[in-house]
Amino acid sequence: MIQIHHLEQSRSQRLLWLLEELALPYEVVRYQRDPKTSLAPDALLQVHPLGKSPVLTDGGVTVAESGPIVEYLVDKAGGQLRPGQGTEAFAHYTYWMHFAEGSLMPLLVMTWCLTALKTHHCHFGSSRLCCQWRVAFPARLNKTL
Ligand SMILES: N[C@@H](CCC(=O)N[C@@H](CS)C(=O)NCC(=O)O)C(=O)O
Repeated sequence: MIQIHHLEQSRSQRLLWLLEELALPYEVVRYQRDPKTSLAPDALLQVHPLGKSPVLTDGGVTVAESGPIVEYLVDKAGGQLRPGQGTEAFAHYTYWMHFAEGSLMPLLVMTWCLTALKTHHCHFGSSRLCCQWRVAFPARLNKTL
């Protein structure tokens, strides 16, 4: 059974939407953000090395990153909603798939950070966010490379 590890108010929402569009059976494992820092709870570290959502598990398969999860689900639904390869529609599909995390989200996150800085609610120095960039992310890269 497909399980979506879903953090409230997160990118994970679009996967729930996609699952409904594809009419695939799934379960939602819910996680709440910390009310003060907005960070995900430590429980997410059990399924993602950086403690991020969304994560999909399906039997022995675990997929992180919303883009690859979209591709996994579309494959699972027999290619539904994906235009034929080599078509103009497929080029647009690929463009928007990568635009979301490649261009749009960095801009939104930067705007969110600058707003947080301005309103003195920024937690850059705090535990996990800081640790991700200094420790967890390089460690993960080393392991993969
Ligand atoms: N590029 C990743 C980004 C994952 C990500 O940053 N998720 C955010 C929610 S939208 C998160 O888990 N934040 C909680 C935290 O960092 O503690 C993706 O597309 O899935």
